[in-house]
Amino acid sequence: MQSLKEKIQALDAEVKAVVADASADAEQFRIRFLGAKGAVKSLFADMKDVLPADRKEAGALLNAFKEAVELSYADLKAKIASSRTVVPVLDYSLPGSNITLGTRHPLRKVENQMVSIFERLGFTVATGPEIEDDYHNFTSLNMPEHHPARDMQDTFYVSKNPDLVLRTHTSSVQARIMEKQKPPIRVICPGRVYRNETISARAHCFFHQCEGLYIAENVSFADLKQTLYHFVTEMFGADTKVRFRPSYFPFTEPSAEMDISCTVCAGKGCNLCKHSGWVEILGCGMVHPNVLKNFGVDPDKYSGFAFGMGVERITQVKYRVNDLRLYSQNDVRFLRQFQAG
Ligand code: 2NL
Repeated sequence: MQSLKEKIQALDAEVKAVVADASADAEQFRIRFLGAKGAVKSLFADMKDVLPADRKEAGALLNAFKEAVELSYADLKAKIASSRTVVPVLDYSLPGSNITLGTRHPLRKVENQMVSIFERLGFTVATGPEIEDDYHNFTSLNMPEHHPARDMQDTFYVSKNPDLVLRTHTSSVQARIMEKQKPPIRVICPGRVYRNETISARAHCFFHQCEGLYIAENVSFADLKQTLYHFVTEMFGADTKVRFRPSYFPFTEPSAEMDISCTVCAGKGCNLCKHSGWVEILGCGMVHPNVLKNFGVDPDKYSGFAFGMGVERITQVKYRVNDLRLYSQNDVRFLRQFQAG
């Protein structure tokens, strides 16, 4: 009896040592103590040598030890399993790093908005080449040779013979449309244009235009005014006022410039409107009969209106950008201010 008790005490110490060992192997433990040839089995075999008088106490002792070993085995497995879940170097519960999205350029935002207003009125978008020939950029638009608008000072000439220029307006796109299509014509032409200017806050050697052209029977100046008034209320709000002033363009007659009531001070006087209460935003007019004739359109049967506006100008009025150079410097502090939309 004494010897069995001593054996159990010795084994118990061994069990506790294994469970305390951080690198213990659960399977080794099971084989050593609980396996078919393990220590517990061998203690039960020793029972046959215990005196009959001591058997009851020895049996209880041995059963209690067996249960304690089984519990220790369960503890050991749990300890090993939990230590594994702590080990990973990646913490999946941390918030992810932000993916920063690019923003649409303010000029493109405004251009998209302008185009979609006219698309809803039935206009179709047309584009064309930035390197243009003299005929589509000038001659066909009632600007013959020696016309002042062709001045070397204003135009980037690309080559002589063939006479190529960087287009000075997107009217050249409309010229190509009139060449291909018969009236009715209803197009809107956004795009980049070039002028030979010294770069400053108020001038740049390239900028963006959005021109429109509508040719059909019985198109009147009243149609032009209504169309542009609709554009302004969509773009700047329902309470925006407009006014038309007579002007001159070689490709329209009569011609006009359109002002809107100042979006900043509503007429009270500020820097944008130079204290006049009005801001000029576009030029327009009835298509000159010479232009219609150049494209084989009978001016006695058809009439049309056209308009042209600067995308930079509209963006300046809408977002109060006061330096044209900001549009092409790609300074993220500027671009980030147009995040939404
Ligand atoms: C402005 C003025 C304008 C046009 C553009 C046009 C085009 C054809 C025929 C007749 Cl194909 N006219 N375009 C007409 C009047 C004014 O632009 O100040 N733009 C920024």
